[in-house]
Amino acid sequence: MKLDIVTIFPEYFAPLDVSLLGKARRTGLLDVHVHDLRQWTHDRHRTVDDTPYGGGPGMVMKPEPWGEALDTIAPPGGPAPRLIVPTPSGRPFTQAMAAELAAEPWLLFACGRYEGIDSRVVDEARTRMPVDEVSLGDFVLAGGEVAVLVIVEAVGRLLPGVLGNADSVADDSFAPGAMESLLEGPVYTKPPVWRGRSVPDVLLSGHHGAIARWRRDEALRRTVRNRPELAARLDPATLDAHDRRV
Ligand code: 6GU
Repeated sequence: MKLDIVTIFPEYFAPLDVSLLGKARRTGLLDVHVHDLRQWTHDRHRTVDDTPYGGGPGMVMKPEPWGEALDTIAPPGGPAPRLIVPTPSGRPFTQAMAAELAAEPWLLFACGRYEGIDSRVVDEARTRMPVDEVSLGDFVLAGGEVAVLVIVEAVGRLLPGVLGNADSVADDSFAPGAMESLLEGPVYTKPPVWRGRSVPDVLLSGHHGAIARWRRDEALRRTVRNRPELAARLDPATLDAHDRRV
């Protein structure tokens, strides 16, 4: 998968050299290019922002550098990437969207700062590529960079060959399937007793059916406590189907 990222802070993306995604890059599964938006400015101060029409606080990113950036990275008439624009005004980012993006060959991320990018940039881009304005949740970040790191990690770990164990994806909280709207329950490893706290007996029982039911119950308990709105949507038949599967 090819990823292009346009930002005024390329240093933000150093973490993409580390861990799972770093390895995916080194093995060629991920082809990441980070671009400094200021290379598409032409004035002495390399200006990327200006005051908003209509007044109001803050600054807006100028359309010209963005237009040149998108034209250079994805020339009109050629193959088109899917353009992802992180913004608190976007559609909520979900695991389903991560899975959808993981199936794309080429993603282009446009990191806005300040009060956002002049809207004509996205309007024009939509005439020649699919565009998603995406939000991570109901809070405001200072810019799109950290959001792009989040999205790239969520998408990257779904690419075939990036995770060691494909099963760990299937069991994720929010993974599609029978456990779709259950959070993952608690996990344990050795030693069996630590600071006087024992691992639940059932996990040492070797009884796979009992272990699966216990995990399901714990997942349900955690979902009710932490995400009551998810628990309210659970379908009892789906939960029973999960019990029969194990
Ligand atoms: Cl995607 N961007 C910014 N700047 N703030 C956010 C966000 C994105 N999602 C939640 N807050």
